[in-house]
This record gives sequence, structure tokens and C-alpha cells, in this order.
Amino acid sequence: MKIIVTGGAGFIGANYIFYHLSEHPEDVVICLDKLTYAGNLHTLAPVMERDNFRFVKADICDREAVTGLFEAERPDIVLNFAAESHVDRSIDDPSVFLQTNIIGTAVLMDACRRFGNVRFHQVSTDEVYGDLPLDKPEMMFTEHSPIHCSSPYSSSKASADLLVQAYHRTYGLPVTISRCSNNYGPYQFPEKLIPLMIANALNDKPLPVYGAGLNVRDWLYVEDHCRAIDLIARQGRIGEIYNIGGHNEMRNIDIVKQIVSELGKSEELITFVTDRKGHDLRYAIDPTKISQELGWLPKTMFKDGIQKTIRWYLEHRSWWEDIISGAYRVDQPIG
Ligand code: NAD
Ligand code: TDX
Repeated sequence: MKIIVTGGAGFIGANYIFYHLSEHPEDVVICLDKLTYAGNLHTLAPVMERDNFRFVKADICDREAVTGLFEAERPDIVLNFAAESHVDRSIDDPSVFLQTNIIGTAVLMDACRRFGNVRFHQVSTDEVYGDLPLDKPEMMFTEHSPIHCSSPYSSSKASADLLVQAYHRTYGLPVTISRCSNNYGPYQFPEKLIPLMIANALNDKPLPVYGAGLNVRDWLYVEDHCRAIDLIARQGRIGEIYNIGGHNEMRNIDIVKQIVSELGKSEELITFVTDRKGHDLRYAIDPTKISQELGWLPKTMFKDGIQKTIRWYLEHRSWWEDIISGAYRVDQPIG
């Protein structure tokens, strides 16, 4: 099979490429990525020289480039990871989120329609459901929970999901959608909570916790997310949405304290800062559907995953230090 993975120079897309090439070495994987600030070609170094891997620098909103790539490659499946993904940046300036996350998704699906109704998987997020109250632990997001977004990021992802469903209903495009909870693991850009706290703690810099740190996220090790996507894209029912999550809810402050403790640093580094605007209180995923239909269950428990992740950041200091210094942009064309 030939697969186009968009956004494969970012955190989850790159982890997905590694997973896919190791699980399905007979497949050809083509990574299409614009290399925005979040894309990093160094991340893909381990697979760059493989015969069955190719990297193409392009914007998913660039219809001509996308059409040309589909015409040349004729993929069997497209997995769309490409997105602007950071909530805080979407609050500062929503425009590029609307462009990439909504228009880019439509451009990709138009190419899928044009070149043989190619199977299309949209990597979405649990944030499209908005948030849950802190005092009702029994409440979780199911695939039937209403769309109720809080940030420009989540509303752009929800808009894309609606378009994906419309392309299925109107044009019969064979689509699936996955909505996953917060991921963590190797190669996550150090603007997101866990890598930011690890990097700052290692540099003895303040650890900025929004509000009182009581917001809850449902954390999943990235490889478990990758395995779920691979299953859905191959065996998931066409037209369906699958929630992905690990029943691993944690308060931000407890995660930060655990990182501080694992690194042998002082809790005095923790600094409570102004809360995020519209800050979602709690996310919690009910993964019953994917477990029952596809037999998916998370394999990595948080206590192991966070240690693996911290070890990875300790052993790959130059990867994230180059990002913080900006050096990672020097030898790659800016997207
Ligand atoms: P990321 O920000 O680390 O990477 C995004 C990648 O997309 C980068 O390589 C970037 O260069 C590329 N990109 C951005 N705009 C592009 C464009 N216009 N054309 C081509 N490439 C472009 O993001 P991530 O954390 O890896 O998230 C990947 C996907 O998973 C996103 O769709 C996100 O919404 C979704 N998601 C993320 C999480 C999470 O916890 N990180 C959870 C659930 C869902
Ligand atoms: O410096 C920080 N301090 C802090 O308290 C940062 C960066 C975050 N936080 C809080 C905000 C959130 O409650 O930590 C929590 C996690 O924040 P992020 O890492 O920014 O993730 P989140 O906003 O939950 O969104 C993530 O999960 C869903 C991804 O970035 C999205 O792409 C994904 O869809």
C-alpha cells in the first residue's frame, strides 16, 4: 500500500511514520509537510534514507502542489495529521488555524475524490467536545457528545470534522475520523505542557502553570495513538468517528510535580501564571467503541510512559535545545 501522511514532521505524525514503517515495512510512506515552526526534518532523520519513504515539502492548502503529488503518487490512503495544533497560538491569532485546519483538509479531500475516491483519515481531537465539569467524574466524551468548542483551535478542528462528514455523505468519500485525548512522548514540541516543563526544569527555569493547575487532561502515550490510527485506517467502519483515550485523567499540577520530582528539582520552580482564556476544565474520553470494534486498548501506562518520555528528553537534549535556540530552522527551508 502507498500512504500519504500529512504533518509527518511534527510530533504525532513523525511517531506515526516510525510506527507504520516498523509495523508495515512493505508499505510506501510519503510525508507531506509544510515545515512550519512545528515541523522538524531532523526528527525524520532515522527514516529519510529508506527506499520506501519520501519527504515532500508542501502546504496542504496549496491545491496545485497537492494535486500534483496525488497525480504522481496515486496513494491508497491519506492520513491527515497536518494542523496548527497549539491552543495558545490559536488564541493569539486564529487565522492560520482556519486556513490549514479547515481549508487544507478540504483541499486534501478534493484530491482524494479526484484520484479514485482515496480512503481519507482525519486525525481530530477530543477538544471538539469542549470540556466537562470537574465535579462529575462519571461524565466522559462519547462519539455522540455534542460538538461544543472553546478555542479557535478546537473550532477549526470541529469545522474540519464537519467537512469530512459532509464529503462522505455528499460525495461518498470513504472517510474515518479519530478524536484523541492529550498525547505525550518523544519529539513533542517544547511549547506543550509536558515537554515544556521537562525542558524548563532541566534548565532551572520557572514552570508556568496556568491558573491553579487544577484542569484535568486524559493523557495517552503517543505510540498508543499511532496504533489506534493504523487500526482505524485499515479496519474502521467507513463514515465513522472513533474516540481514543486511555482512562488516564490527571490534574496539570500533579503532572508538573511528578516531572519535578523525577528530575530531582525543587517545587519552588513552579510558578502560577494568568489562566488561559476560555481554558477547558476537564477532558475524559470513553474509548468503548474502539475497544469493542477494533480491540484497541492502551499498552503504556502513564507511570511508565512519563518515565520513558523524561528519559528520551534527557538523552536527546540537542533535539529540543536546537528548537529553543532556533538552530533547527537553519538548515531547513521555513514553511
Ligand atoms: P504538531 O504541531 O507537532 O505538528 C504539526 C505538523 O503539521 C508539523 O510538522 C507542521 O509543519 C505541519 N503543518 C502545519 N501546517 C501545515 C500545512 N498547512 N501544510 C502541511 N503541513 C503543515 O502537531 P501534533 O501534536 O503532532 O498533532 C498532529 C495532529 O493530531 C493534529 O491534527 C492535532 O490536531 C491532532 N491531535 C493532537 C493531540 C496532541 O495531544 N498533540 C491530541 C489529539 C489530536
Ligand atoms: O505552559 C503551560 N502551562 C499550563 O498550565 C502550558 C503550555 C499548558 N498548561 C496547561 C493548559 C492545559 O490545561 O496544561 C494543559 C495542557 O496544555 P497543552 O499542552 O497546551 O495541551 P492542550 O491545550 O490540552 O491541547 C493538547 O491536547 C489536545 C494539544 O495541544 C492539542 O493539539 C490536542 O488537540
